[in-house]
Amino acid sequence: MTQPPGAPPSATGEFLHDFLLARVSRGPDSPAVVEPGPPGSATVTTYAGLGDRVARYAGELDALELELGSRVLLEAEATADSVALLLACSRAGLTFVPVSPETPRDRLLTLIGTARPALHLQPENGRREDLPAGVGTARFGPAGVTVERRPDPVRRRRRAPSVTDPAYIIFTSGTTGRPKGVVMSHRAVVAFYRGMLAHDIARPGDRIASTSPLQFDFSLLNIGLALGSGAAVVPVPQALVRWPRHFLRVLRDTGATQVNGVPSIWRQVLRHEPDRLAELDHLRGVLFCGEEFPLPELRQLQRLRPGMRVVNCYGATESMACSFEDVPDPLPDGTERLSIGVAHPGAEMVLVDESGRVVDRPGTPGEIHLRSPALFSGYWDDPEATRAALVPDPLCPQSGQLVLRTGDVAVQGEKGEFYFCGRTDSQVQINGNRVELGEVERRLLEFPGATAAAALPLPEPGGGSRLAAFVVVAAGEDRPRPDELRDFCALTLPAYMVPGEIRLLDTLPTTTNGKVDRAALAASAAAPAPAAPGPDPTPGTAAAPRRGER
Ligand code: 8PZ
Repeated sequence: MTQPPGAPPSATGEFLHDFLLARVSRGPDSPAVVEPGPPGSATVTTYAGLGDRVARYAGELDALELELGSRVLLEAEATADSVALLLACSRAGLTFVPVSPETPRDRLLTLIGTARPALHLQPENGRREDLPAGVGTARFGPAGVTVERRPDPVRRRRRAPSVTDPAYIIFTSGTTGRPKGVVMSHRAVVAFYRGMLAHDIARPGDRIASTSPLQFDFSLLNIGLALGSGAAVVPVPQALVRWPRHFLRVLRDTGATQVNGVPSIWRQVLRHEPDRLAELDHLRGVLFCGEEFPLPELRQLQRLRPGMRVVNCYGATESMACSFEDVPDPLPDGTERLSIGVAHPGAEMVLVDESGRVVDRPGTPGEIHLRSPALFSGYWDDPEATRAALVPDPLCPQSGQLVLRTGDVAVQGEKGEFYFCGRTDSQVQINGNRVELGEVERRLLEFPGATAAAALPLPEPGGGSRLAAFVVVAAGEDRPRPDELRDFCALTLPAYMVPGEIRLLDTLPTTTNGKVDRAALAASAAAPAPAAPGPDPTPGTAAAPRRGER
């Protein structure tokens, strides 16, 4: 069932492993994965070494004689072995479902009940035990895959893999709490990778640090960007991302030339180790995605690394991503919003207003709809949610072509470029008034010394909502009193947009994917305000809880 690595695209098109192993033959000795080791060291896996490991793993997976399209739950951090394993799943015609080792047991059991995986795979030193019957279990390491409990035998009815088959499923915690499985086909992922590589973001010899957990498709973007460009991916262990000194040491030891991550990975580095960041002379690029980069932090990053290329990558897991736009260096004064540019080659964004009409006047907001060959196949076992997301082409509904309804609001500039204006659900009602939370946050970030901010609606006991905000002020700056911040907002915002309550924090809590954890902020707002300014939550502790959420 497996194909040789890097085989030319078969008549049926390219599979994920074909695309990502194509360079094995062209540059077998080039670094493909560079892993941090003890301080001062790094372990290099070449493209040839990666190809060999993929072949070995694929052979061992084949021996299990699973049905094509069977799900494999891959519980691991990003490492050379787990990258090889996800490529081996692709070669063996299996669908990998990446989950973080930090996944709480209950959520893992829910995922198993939903995805019905044939096999659970974890590293040799993995700590997961007592998985439910019906799921095969195995461990993997440099020497190969060791099966502990064989998967149940199945009668195979599929004859050959197809590029329309699911390559992977990413489970995001849907707002209803039921996990939503985003199903991505080989054809969609490879189409996305091709669109991304047209932006020339990485070159052979680059080393791309990937700071997201494997369960977040940002890590899959980074793997594709590196291996598709003949560069190396540098998987940064999650435990090290959270500690600025360790994080910067890993970047130095691995010779990372580019760092890809959500904006929050920079918050503690900028606050506590700006000088060490300035000294990282390999670093010549940053790519971020997932949410807006607070402009004061972005300016500080540019000041510390002048001339560094910063790419704003926008998109949703339902198409992996969608656009790649260089941030002007330096950011012009008075910039209110970053451009997200236009969709990558082969794809197209279009704005639709609330009545379903296409908006094409510059400055008029609309919901982004994405036309793309990289769209997901649907949500796992959820046809209703799928129909709500994949909608008829607003420009030609008769054609049967479906586009992704993103839930994001944007406006277009004079040259057709797009500016992200928030999510449709971040337009909240505060006592009957429509408030765009991003607008409140942008005003708070204009306060001298403010570096990050989050605004959110809080339920009032008697019904309705009130506005609360959390602000991070740069270390060493005088901490303003909350009423000073409120007065500052009142200078330019209507009264209903001035947060009723403002709290100062030393950082913002983040989700497991690294985005600002608004649920945690809402929970902390419900608690009585601490007497002194909020503690500097040690990343990953109860004070800075992590929750799975989009
Ligand atoms: C943004 C931005 C942005 C996303 N500015 N808001 C992976 C790899 C590279 C780029 C993008 C991805 C996404 N799959 C990551 C992601 O966050 N996926 S998600 O489905 O969890 O959330 C998507 C939402 O995040 C978008 O709909 C936007 O609301 C927001 N977002 N990138 C501002 N550059």
